[in-house]
Amino acid sequence: MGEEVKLLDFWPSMFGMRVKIALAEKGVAYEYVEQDLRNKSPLLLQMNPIHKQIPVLIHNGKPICKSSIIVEYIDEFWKDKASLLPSDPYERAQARFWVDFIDKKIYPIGSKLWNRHKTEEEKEAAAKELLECFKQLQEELGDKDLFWWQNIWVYRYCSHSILQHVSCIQIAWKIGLRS
Ligand SMILES: N[C@@H](CCC(=O)N[C@@H](CS)C(=O)NCC(=O)O)C(=O)O
Repeated sequence: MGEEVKLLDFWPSMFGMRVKIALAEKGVAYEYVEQDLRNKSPLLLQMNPIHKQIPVLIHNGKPICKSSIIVEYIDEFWKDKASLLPSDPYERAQARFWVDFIDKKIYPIGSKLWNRHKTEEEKEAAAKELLECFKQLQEELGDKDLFWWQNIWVYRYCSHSILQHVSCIQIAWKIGLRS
């Protein structure tokens, strides 16, 4: 039976980007449904009534919400392609830890940079904090062969999203981030 897959997304979202990467890695065909977050569609409100956020994956009519949960769902459902997560439980835990770090630390700090209600001083402090987080991430990932993370899961799953995020920050705020 063919799978009916729809993705509710907003193109610049790093969370949506994760899901798009996972679907591409698994070769899953899907219908992309762009959302206007200022005027949320009845479909988005129906499919994600708790958070009312994108991304939402709708698989055979059933919604799956929150990007990291969606990525793991994709990995578990489309098992025939190479796994996105490491098979070793410890490495899986590490991968999840760093995803959580990005979601709970990097993203909220990064968001302050383009928040027009923040003062220049607050933005300056946020930029410093963000660079500190990138340093921590770099220390964790930097010296290691990317294949240390089996199937370069964290790299595929997070770094592309981070790079997208960083580019937005650079463009929006013109801060000079070192590679
Ligand atoms: N933790 C969620 C975050 C999703 C998220 O923040 N989505 C934003 C766009 S990037 C959104 O839908 N914002 C609209 C809103 O919160 O009203 C995930 O990983 O999916």
